[in-house]
Parts: sequence; C-alpha cells; structure tokens
Amino acid sequence: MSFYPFSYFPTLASEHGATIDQLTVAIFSFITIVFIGWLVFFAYTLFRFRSGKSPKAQARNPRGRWVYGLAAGILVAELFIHYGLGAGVGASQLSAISPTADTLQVRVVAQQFAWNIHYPGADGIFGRTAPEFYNDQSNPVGIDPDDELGKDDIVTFKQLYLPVNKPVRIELTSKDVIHSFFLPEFRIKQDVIPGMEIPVTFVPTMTTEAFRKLKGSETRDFEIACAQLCGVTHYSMKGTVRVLEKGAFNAWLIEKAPTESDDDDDFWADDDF
Ligand SMILES: [Cu+2]
Repeated sequence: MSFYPFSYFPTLASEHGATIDQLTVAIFSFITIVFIGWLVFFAYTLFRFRSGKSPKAQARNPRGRWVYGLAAGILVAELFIHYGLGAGVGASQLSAISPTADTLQVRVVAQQFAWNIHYPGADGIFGRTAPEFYNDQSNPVGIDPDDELGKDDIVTFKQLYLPVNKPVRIELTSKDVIHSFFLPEFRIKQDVIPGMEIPVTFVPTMTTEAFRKLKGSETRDFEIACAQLCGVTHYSMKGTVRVLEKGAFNAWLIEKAPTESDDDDDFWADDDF
C-alpha cells in the first residue's frame, strides 16, 4: 500500500499476487512513457510538416538513419513489454507451483452459466470423467458412475472452498464455450477452453473471515467471476471462494463427503489431507 497505485487494486489475498500488482504498475508505466513519446512525435510532425512550410505534399523516403533506429528501438521496447513482462513474467506466475503431495488438487468445469467444482475426495484421486456422463442436475462434472475412484469425489456448485496458506492447483475446463476464470483477490485470470485442461496455481493467504473483518462486512465473499463474454446471462456466472483455516476446511470435506464411503473416514481425521 506504500505506492499509491496499489491502493486501487482489489484486496490482495494470494502469495504471488504482489508480483502481478508490481507487474501491472510496471507495464502501465512503460506504456505511459511510450504513449507520451508518440504524442510528442505527433505534435512535432504537425509542426515540422505544417502547410506553411511544405505547401506541396511529398512522398519521399525519410532521410537519415536515426528514423530507422528509433522505429527499431520502439519495436524492441514494445515486444519486451508484451512478451517479456506480460507473457513471460505474468503468465508464468499463474502456474508456477508444480503439483506435489502437499498441493490441493481441484477441477473446475465451466458451463453456461455456472462453475462446477470437483474435489478428488478422501482417496486424493479424481474419478474418471467423460462428457457422456454429464447431467446438469445429478452429475454436472460427468463422473463415471462405475469408477470406484469417483465414489468419494465431492462436487459443489459455484462454491470453491480452499484452505489458507496451502498451495492449490486448479485444472480448468469447459463444457461449451470459452469462459474466463477470474479470481480478482487472488490475482488469477485464465481463459477456460472446451477440450483443454489448463492449470492455475496459487496460495491463498487470507481467510474469508479476515477478509470480512477487513471489509467490515458479515457477508462479503471472495468472488469467482467469468471474465469472458460467454452468452446471454454471462453476468450471472458468478461464484464464491471461501478460504478456511486448515481444521475448518477438513471439517468441511468430511461434512461434504458422500456417505456411502465410510471406510476411509479416518483419513480426514489426521488433519493432513
Ligand atoms: Cu462464462
């Protein structure tokens, strides 16, 4: 909050988010310099080639090598801003965490106009999924009913629950059109493309409780927004992220676990999913 542009950003609630904020300010600073440079150049050409000085239009090649040098310099600077900073530094931040035993794995299946959240359950392994099992009411993520690994899986609707200070890896896919998974407070934004599984990773650093205290609101939630115009009720494609303390998150997993699979219940009791 020391540098004033940062105070305009949403509350920061992830580990890598500060890097994204600094990058945003850096990119805007660079393009402001380029913008002012072009304005000065534009004003200069208006003056230099005014009609009083050049009564007849001329189409001669520019003289002097500095023009080519300047154009090449601007090209290099803009390529650096777009690809070096934007794609290189920015995009790499979104999937910087490699999946380890300590990483919570979640799948998010987007559809017009909802977010279906899929947890692997007690065994830590996702059941097989396939489009032929899609059922908007009973099986929104398309879990194969014959796959034993899917029996303990947990599916939620528009509600993503996460433990605080734990790396999470979310595999994103879509049933229909291109959506964009946007978690403003966690500085995550990634297009969701049918036929592809695209991972995003981050570490939430603030619980929902702390966020509500900060905002002075009992009901405020971290938001999931769709950031890609995806159809007629795109505006309603919202969800919430609840970030809980580890113990409360484990209790939530137990509460949500399908009741048939009683065998593995102890797994969740050791406080280390
Ligand atoms: Cu959408």
